[in-house]
Amino acid sequence: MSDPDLTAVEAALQSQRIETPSWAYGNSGTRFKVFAQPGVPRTPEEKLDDAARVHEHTGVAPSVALHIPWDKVDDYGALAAHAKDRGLRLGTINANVFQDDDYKLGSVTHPDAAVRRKALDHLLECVDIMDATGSRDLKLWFADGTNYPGQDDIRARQDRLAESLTAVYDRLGEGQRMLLEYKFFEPAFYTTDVPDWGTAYAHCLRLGPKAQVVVDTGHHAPGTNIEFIVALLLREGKLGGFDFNSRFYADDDLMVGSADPFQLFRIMYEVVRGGALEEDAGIAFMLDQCHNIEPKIPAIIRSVMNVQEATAKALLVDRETLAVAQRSGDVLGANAVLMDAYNTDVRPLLARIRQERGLGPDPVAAYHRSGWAEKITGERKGGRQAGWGA
Ligand code: PSV
Ligand code: MN
Ligand code: MN
Repeated sequence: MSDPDLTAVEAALQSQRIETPSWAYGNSGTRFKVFAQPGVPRTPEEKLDDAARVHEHTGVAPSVALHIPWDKVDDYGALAAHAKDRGLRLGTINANVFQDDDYKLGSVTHPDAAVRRKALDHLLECVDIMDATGSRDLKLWFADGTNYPGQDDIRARQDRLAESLTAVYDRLGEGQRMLLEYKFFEPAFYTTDVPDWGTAYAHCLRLGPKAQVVVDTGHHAPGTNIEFIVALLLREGKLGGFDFNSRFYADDDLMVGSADPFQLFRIMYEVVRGGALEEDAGIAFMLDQCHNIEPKIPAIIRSVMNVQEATAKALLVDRETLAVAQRSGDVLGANAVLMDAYNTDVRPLLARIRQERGLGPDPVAAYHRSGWAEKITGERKGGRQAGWGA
């Protein structure tokens, strides 16, 4: 067995960046009930104020994803300046073509050209916003699909989708990308127009290098081997990023690493194995979660830490020994190498790295000590729901 190069492991963990989503700071719930929490942000600016606390205590969450129109403001340049003043920057722009009555039968795949035009105009407006915020990525998730066999023409819907994607792709500027997200069902129950990585990949391949697939860890059928998808997309140069969250049943949007930390480790191992952790690999590591019953800011801090822990374990895999075991057909030996890394307690290592950067060793405890929760509970009345204004 060879000892891991701890300096390289530490350097990789120091440079890792995890983006948090603006909507995770707002009130959320299920279709049965949204439980309001005290101190929740009332404006996009206040969401950034909370995100700054996550970055302050973790040191690795300097960017915030926006969802349009949930984060609609008159002046996106001013919002970017608000972020900058707090040591943050605005990240991925998430388009929203699913919360309008017109989209009952779809958005970019709708049978009516006028509805498709409306959806496309929103996507193009999102690229305008990216120009103002300096964002690199446009994230596209379509709720489009059908509920009943025969309801619409499956192939024609793919043609309509391709047409809109091409129009958006052609509008992208230098250094901007389009990330296409898939999800196997919901809200549509019979067909979904982008249900899986294969469909997303096929569209992205036709579009060109600025179009990449995004893997939301909650968007697969139970039992799907997500790390295989990650390995394959990386091999093809078509993985653009992650929406991290956990699920037990469907698209539960629970804290990443809470339901199945071993799966998260296996995914991060493929990321490390694929050389995709480094910033120049261009993979966006983002959270996409809702904190319906737990306090939001500490939950987001916890989630960032969960990604860090899975990454640290993935970095500790003794790849030389693993390769020897794999080449010699040593099934048990190879598996043991992976399990040894997974079973390592990396919390002391991460605590030390934080302390070296002048941070508290336990970011959740540091947040609780900071008094921020008491401050926002006292000052903010009438916090808003994550999806207001849409
Ligand atoms: C859809 O389920 C999704 O994962 C997409 O990323 C949306 O934009 C996001 O959730 C937020 O609701
Ligand atoms: Mn998502
Ligand atoms: Mn989702």
